[in-house]
Amino acid sequence: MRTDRHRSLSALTGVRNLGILAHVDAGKTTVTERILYATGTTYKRGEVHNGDTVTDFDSQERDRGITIFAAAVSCTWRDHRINLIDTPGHVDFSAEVDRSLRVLDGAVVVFDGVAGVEPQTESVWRQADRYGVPRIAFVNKLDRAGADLAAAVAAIRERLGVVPLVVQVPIGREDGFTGVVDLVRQRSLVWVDGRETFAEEPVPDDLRHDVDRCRRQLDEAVAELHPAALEEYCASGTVGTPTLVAALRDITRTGAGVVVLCGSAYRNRGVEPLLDAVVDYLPSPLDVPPVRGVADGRPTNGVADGRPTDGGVDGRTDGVVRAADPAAPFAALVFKVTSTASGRLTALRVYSGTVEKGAVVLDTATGRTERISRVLRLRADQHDEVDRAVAGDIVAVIGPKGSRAGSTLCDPGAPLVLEPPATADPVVSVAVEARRGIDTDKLATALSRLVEEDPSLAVRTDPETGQTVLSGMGELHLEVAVEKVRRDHRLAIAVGRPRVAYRETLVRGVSGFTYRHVKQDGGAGQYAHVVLDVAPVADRSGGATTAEATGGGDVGGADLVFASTVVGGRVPAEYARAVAAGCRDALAEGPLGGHPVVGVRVTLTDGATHVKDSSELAFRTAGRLALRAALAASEMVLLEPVVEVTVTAPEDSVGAVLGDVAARRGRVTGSTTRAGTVVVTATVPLAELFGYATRLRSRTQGRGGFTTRPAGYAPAPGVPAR
Ligand SMILES: Nc1nc2c(ncn2[C@@H]2O[C@H](COP(=O)(O)OP(=O)(O)OP(=O)(O)O)[C@@H](O)[C@H]2O)c(=O)[nH]1
Ligand SMILES: [Mg+2]
Repeated sequence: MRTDRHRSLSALTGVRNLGILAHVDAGKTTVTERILYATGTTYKRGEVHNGDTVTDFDSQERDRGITIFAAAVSCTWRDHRINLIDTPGHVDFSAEVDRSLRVLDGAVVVFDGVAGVEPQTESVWRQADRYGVPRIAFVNKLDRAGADLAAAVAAIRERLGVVPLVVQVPIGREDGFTGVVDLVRQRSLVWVDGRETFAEEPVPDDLRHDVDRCRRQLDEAVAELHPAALEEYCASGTVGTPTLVAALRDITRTGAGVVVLCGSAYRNRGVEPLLDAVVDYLPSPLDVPPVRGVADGRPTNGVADGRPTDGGVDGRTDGVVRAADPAAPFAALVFKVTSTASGRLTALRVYSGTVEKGAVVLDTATGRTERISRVLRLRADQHDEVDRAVAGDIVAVIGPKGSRAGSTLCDPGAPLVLEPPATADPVVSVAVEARRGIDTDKLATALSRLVEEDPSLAVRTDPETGQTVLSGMGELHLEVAVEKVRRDHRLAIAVGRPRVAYRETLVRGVSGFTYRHVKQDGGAGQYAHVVLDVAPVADRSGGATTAEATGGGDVGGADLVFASTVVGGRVPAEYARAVAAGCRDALAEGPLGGHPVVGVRVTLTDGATHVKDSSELAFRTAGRLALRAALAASEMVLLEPVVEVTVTAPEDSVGAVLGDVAARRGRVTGSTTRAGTVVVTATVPLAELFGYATRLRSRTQGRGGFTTRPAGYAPAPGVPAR
């Protein structure tokens, strides 16, 4: 038993849970495809433009040529099992990236060798920082005209603020790029078209000088970041290969520097050394800190609140650490749920213990027990059945009916809640309707299933119009969602114009606002008296999404900052908490147009209770009605979502592009020109960007493109409240 346990623990050192991250089109799916080929998982190299890659298997991904859904695949390299998630690069699907990052131990960030550090790459880099996921960098597309490794490396240093540790020197440029010199092991790897893998050769003479210089730079940079390497460097003037490899591994794990490799996925160059680097430098599940959760397994109710806490870990102190030990009680985090022909597939990361076919587990988000009928090793849309999965592994299970992304599945005898991935509020919505009346129920079912699979979507009924409204992260996100319902359920659907989600906030508040909630009409009465100061929370509109502004934690919490300064026990603490809960209720609908209210600071300064008639319920009601009235008496402003837009267009169309940005209420923040291409950055209200893709294409004869990044909310002058 002991040896078994020892064996299964040591097997974990051979696992890599890896994400592939980058800006749209950098080549993530192509890199993934080549990894699957190099590892012998597939026998044919698929291409995104042919619609035959393993991870872009959805029909819309194939039609659109982009990744929409994160897809997990497993492969083996040098006796290591690599569970790999190919993520989407388009900003509308960044929630998929969040969900993936939450369960990964490491990532390869892919850079376009021509474009360098693109906006969405910067965003996913920051996302990975938040989740503490160690990375290595792969500068791709070195075969393309204009590709420049040195420029990409400089951009990594400047824009990402990390020390790049370049471990390869490219052989040849652009079309003549044939291989790399491995600086660590001092060898050349050359790929010849038509051959399966590289040929290993001595370092070419004409590169000798460059290679020596680059290795010296690498040694120096590593010595600066790593004590053992420094010691060796000081003693001998170089860092030996074993020390260098060990130091690069340590540096990768702490994030002090990033190992940079290069290649061309499309031309099959550089993928095998990338896999070596994944094995050598990225952490195994045993190298990352053990997962933390809270022991309380049941959904708890907040202050007289009635809503589950969504498994949130905030504010609770009963933290539990679970080691990545197959013999420990089982705990796993669900990061994705998909409906497939073979059933509802629940993808999860096992953090501790073992899950076996036939096991009964507890879902702490729903409080229900679920039976695991099958355990599957993931391979995009094809899966191999296995008997069990142990701590550290990423697999899918069939059986759970109610689990969603963010649910914890665990041993019913040792309940645990793991922190779910951060969520962001949807910013765009459309009204949807079945074209045929008889399909209405079918549409409702299809939409609720869609939301189950993608928690960044939401469905609600507009109380005024009775319409069904679907909300999501962007125009493309909604377009893809509606199209999925059309295709999967063969439904004819009418879709309204996209609308952005407004918010309301305070410009000037009120102080000493008194509210008395009294109901004394026989029986148990209600009495609560509160005095509130209501003020804006400073600087809500600056540069971050709600999720970013709060570090991905309790999003609702940042919208309301509540404090009580009541003295002398005039309002006891439990009633003050009830007032806070009531205030939060009031934020659901603001006075301007019924939009959610953000950025409110409420101070409970005074109040009074009644011996018999005061209760938490009475104070919660008072809190809600008081803040609602106080907001109506305050000076409010409507906020709209704004995004940072990066437009790339031919230089001769710059006038048209700038004019168009101005017409869309955009504010230009920068403009640079390189090799006949102008890159304009601007902050633009999201509402003005609907249809921009088509417009830009026509203004630039199809040569322009743009990407966006959420930039928070800004006041919306002249926009009707509803
Ligand atoms: N020239 C060249 N083209 C490449 C290379 N790698 C990928 N491409 C092409 O770039 C395009 C985008 O590649 P993908 O692999 O779909 O990029 P992605 O990062 O997965 O894109 P999204 O998933 O949509 O964010 C495709 O047309 C690829 O064939 C490369 O090394 N060289
Ligand atoms: Mg892709």
